[in-house]
Amino acid sequence: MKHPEYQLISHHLCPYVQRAVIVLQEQEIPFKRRNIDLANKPEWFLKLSPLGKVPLLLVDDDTVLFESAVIAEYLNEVSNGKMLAKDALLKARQRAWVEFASSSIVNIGQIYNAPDDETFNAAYESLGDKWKTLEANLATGKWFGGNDFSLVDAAFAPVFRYFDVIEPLTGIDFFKDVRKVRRWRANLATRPSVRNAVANDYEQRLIGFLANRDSTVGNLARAVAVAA
Ligand SMILES: N[C@@H](CCC(=O)N[C@@H](CS)C(=O)NCC(=O)O)C(=O)O
Repeated sequence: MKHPEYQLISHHLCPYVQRAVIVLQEQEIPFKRRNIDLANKPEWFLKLSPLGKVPLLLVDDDTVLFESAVIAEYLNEVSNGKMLAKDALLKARQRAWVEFASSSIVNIGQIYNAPDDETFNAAYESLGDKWKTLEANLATGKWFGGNDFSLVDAAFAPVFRYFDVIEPLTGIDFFKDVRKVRRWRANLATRPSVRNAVANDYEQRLIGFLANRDSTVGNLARAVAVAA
């Protein structure tokens, strides 16, 4: 299939960027990735990005797409379409679970920004409630909906990846009560498109990012960063 030239404006850690990268790789679509510093956004980026956020997908250097869920759907649609159901109702449900993944990312931010135990515990509870909802809605099979890897899987893989760093830092098992979600997370971690959505230094970079937070998780990350 002949595709336009795609450039994905990205950031090393961004979970929304990872969604798009996973879809590009699943669909074997050639693209270039350009990471930017979000703490010091380039002028050209601010001109292109309506919300000042990554990811952006530049299509043939002249059209800009923003919003990861939209980018992911577009990429799926211009390839074989296999990552979303054909049936309107099933597809609507998949879109809703992609949105659920985005709201889980908000909870994760609350966890790593929590300044004290009370705030941390409240965020931990909220995220735990999300995991229980997922547990109740996971199909039988390797992926969220069963045997087909979908945009829902692409949206959750970057969510779970945070815990590869946050669990060792805090010593907390965030998935202890959700056996099926735990298995799904492990399956996602083996998928080549998921593994290759970040660079080898992802974990180091995430520790560095967390170490800049004035929070409980930030304190733990600083201790690790200093020891390294
Ligand atoms: N709803 C957006 C969220 C994207 C987003 O929040 N990106 C973050 C990085 S992970 C960003 O660019 N933040 C920069 C800022 O808010 O200034 C999407 O799905 O694409």
